[in-house]
Amino acid sequence: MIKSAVTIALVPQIKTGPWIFWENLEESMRKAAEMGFDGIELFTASGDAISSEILKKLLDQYKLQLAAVGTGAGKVVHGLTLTDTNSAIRENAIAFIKEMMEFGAAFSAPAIIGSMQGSAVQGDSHGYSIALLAEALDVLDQHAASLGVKLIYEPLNRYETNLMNNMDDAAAFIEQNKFKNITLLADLFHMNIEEADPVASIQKNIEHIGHVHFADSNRKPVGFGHTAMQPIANVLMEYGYDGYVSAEAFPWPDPDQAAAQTIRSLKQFFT
Ligand code: LER
Ligand code: MN
Repeated sequence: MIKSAVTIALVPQIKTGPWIFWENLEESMRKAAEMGFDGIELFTASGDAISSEILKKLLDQYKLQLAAVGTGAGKVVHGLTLTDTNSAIRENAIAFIKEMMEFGAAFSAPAIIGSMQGSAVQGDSHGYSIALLAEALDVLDQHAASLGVKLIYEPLNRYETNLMNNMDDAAAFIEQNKFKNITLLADLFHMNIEEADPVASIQKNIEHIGHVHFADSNRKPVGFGHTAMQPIANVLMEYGYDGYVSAEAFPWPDPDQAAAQTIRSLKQFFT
C-alpha cells in the first residue's frame, strides 16, 4: 500500500519552489490531515530550525507521519554542496546533512539529497565530481546506518545537475559503491524530462526506489499536465512499492487547490 505525503517548505528563500504548502507549519499540517494525507515532507533551513518537541506534538495531534526531510536549504541558504572543489565547503555540507539526518531520524524519517549534490563546474572533470560525491555519500551512508534510517539520493534533470540525471545511472552508482543505506528518489517531473520510458525505468530500478515525488509533466499537481500517470501508478503497485508518494509540485493555482488536486489524483491512480 502506498503512503501519501505533501510537501511543506518553511524556508523563505525557496518560496518560489515546487512545494505545496509554504506558510505556517501547524496550519499546513492541519490541512494535510483534513485532506487525508498520511504524512508530510518537510523543508527547513537547518536541522534545528523547528523544535523536535513541537514537531512531535503536532505530528501526534494531527496523526501524521514525517515522511522525509529535504536538505536543499543547505545549498540555497548556506551555499553548500557535496561536490564543491573546496574541501572545507564539502565538510560543512556533510555536517549540514548529518544534522538534517539526525532531525529526521528522531521520527524515523530519511533525509533527501537533491540539490545538495551540486554539479561539476567548468574546469572540473565529471569523473572527479562523481568521485567527490561517492566520498561524501560513503560517510553519509555510514551515518544512516548508525541512525537506523535510510538516506535518499535524488537524480535531478539536466538543468539542475550534470552529475546523474536518470535512475539507471544512479542505481549503477549505488551498486558500484556498495552503499547499503541509500535509496533512490523517483521524481516524476525529473523523470519526465530524462527517462526515455519512465515506467520501464521504475520497473527496472524498483529495488532501489525508496521515495517518489509526485508531480505532473510541467511540475504542477498531477492532473494539470500531460504525464500518463496510470501506467506509472500501476508499475509501482504491481512491483510492491511501499514507500511514500509525496506531492512535490508547484502550489498551482494555490496551495489548497494544489493539495486537493493531489488527493484526487492519488485516489484516481492508486486504487
Ligand atoms: C528536490 O526534491 C527537487 O526535486 C529539486 O528539483 C528541487 O529543486
Ligand atoms: Mn524532487
